[in-house]
Amino acid sequence: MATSELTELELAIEKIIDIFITCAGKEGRKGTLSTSEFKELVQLHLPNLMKDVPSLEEKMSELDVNNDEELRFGEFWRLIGELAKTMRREKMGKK
Ligand SMILES: [Ca+2]
Repeated sequence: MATSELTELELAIEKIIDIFITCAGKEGRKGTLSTSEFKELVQLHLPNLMKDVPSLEEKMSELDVNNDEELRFGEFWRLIGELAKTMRREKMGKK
């Protein structure tokens, strides 16, 4: 990692990665989220943005494009992209 201080945006990206690594490392394969790790991540870190998702199991299988019942970082990143798009839309709508 660079030695100079990270910007706010860089820190935000790093934070997403850190949370993924911490949650993914709790059980099973270290680099992917199991269903329970995914649920815990959502409950702890995305309770507001994900509150309207009726079923986390369904959301998980929608994101799990290679169907191995684990979320790799790329699959998780898709969720972040979706949430970011929704958040941006809501912000634009409010102004
Ligand atoms: Ca997967």
